[in-house]
Amino acid sequence: MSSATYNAAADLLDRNLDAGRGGKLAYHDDTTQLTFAQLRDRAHQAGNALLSLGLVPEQRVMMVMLDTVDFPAVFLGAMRAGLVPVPVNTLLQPADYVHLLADSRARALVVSDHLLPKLAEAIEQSPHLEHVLVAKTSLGGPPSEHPLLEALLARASTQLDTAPTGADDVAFWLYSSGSTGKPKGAMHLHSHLLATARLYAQGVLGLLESDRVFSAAKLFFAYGLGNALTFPLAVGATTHLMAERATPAAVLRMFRERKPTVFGGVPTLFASTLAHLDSSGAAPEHALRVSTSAGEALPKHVGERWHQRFGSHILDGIGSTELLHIFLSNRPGDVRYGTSGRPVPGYDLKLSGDDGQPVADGEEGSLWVRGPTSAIGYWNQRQKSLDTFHGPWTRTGDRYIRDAEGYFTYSGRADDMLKVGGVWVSPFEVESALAAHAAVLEAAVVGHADADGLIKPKAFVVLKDPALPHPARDALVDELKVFIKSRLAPFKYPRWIEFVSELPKTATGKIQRFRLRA
Ligand code: 3UK
Repeated sequence: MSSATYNAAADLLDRNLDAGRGGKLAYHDDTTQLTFAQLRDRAHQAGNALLSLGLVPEQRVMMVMLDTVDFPAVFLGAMRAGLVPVPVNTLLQPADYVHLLADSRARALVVSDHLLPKLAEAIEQSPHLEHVLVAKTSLGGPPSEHPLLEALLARASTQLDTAPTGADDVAFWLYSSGSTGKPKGAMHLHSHLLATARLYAQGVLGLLESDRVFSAAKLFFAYGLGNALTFPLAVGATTHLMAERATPAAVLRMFRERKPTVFGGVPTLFASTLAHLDSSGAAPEHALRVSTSAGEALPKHVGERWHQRFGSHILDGIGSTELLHIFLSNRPGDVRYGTSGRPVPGYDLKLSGDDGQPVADGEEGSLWVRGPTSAIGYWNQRQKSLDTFHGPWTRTGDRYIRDAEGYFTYSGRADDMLKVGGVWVSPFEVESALAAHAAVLEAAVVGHADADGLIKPKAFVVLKDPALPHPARDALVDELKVFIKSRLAPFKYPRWIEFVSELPKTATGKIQRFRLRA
């Protein structure tokens, strides 16, 4: 960054007006279309609305928002005003939001109407939260006493002074879950957003001003935030947003109606969309020139079948909340299905053995990354920060093998964490939830590949009553699944449950998950 002051939101908004794109369509959600000029006005109104509540720079604004045009307006408006937006997962349970509000000490919360019931408990309990704004969506929500975002926007000025931030100022946080303990807030800087656009979106993906972008991965994920906010705004492309869950039917409808040229998905969705097409027998109507996959490894056959069906490729790449976006990826004209491709130029990668020394090509090692977009640490988590961020190098927790030509193949996690549909699931959390059921003595959860080769949670359960007869056991399997779905985010439920008489353990009583995986 050349100048002493830099504000990423000002950059992302103003560059499109400076380039003469004020009248071009920037965002089109379920109900609303915004040009780049209207987006800037709306972001400025959002920034002013938040400042009018008495918020001051560096204070956090939590966003629990579905994908609508209000998301970029609030995210960018807050950042331009020097506030720190903290978008969080919309799929969590009430208790998770209690933790997130307490941990971040956010002074304000912007929540989509539809999600308000899940936030009620957290709003009531948070000692730091002073303001709640409700954003209307096409999905609707219950009546509430909190002010509507749109009412505040309507009263706010479209003139907003850019806060005198610098490239090294904290711009926003993103929460990441770990295998133990609560999610951690990764702090990102103003310089990070455009760096991901320059290195990955322009350097590798080749995103163009003429593209129409649609990301099934929602804006609250680092992956979706890059796909549907940073990247299109960096190049002046048009973005299509959808508030509802990304089912195959919904995604195919978006392909047909909005004709995106670039699509961002996760492996589970590519696989389920292919299965949906197989069963309906229909040929998909679309204009895709390229798709991206991240969140978990894309099985080789899913990429190959998609290419046959759609006539365009999926670029599998690995990114993380800590690195903000993709740092190792396949690229157009050089796709090797079954691999994560090669490093994104601008990032250095190394694979270390257990002794910390580099491993030879063809040997498995732990992946470390160095690059300009690494989070500066986790908020209020000294030990976890020290474990992950070692000077300029970041430990990913992933195991990889590099071949002699420099292509990287994923070979699993170094910890017990699972990626399910691109989203973290901690086995400990599912085990604790299972153990809360009256019939369960203890449980262990591991990843198990489904028919598409995608990992889903599988539970091994020891019953309090080892003599429980078979019909009752079958009913209990269904009951436990429902029980977990009601207590945790539903995607975390175990797809398979096996009853065992005991769990394999170490002498010190630690569950040996690796033996259950075998
Ligand atoms: C796993 C992958 C194999 C891997 C993300 C793109 O997923 C993202 O961020 P998260 O913090 O998770 C990071 C972890 O997910 N993973 C992601 N992509 C792949 N494993 N192949 C892949 N292609 O364990 C990694 O450490 O949720 C993805 C862009 C931004 C992101 N934040």
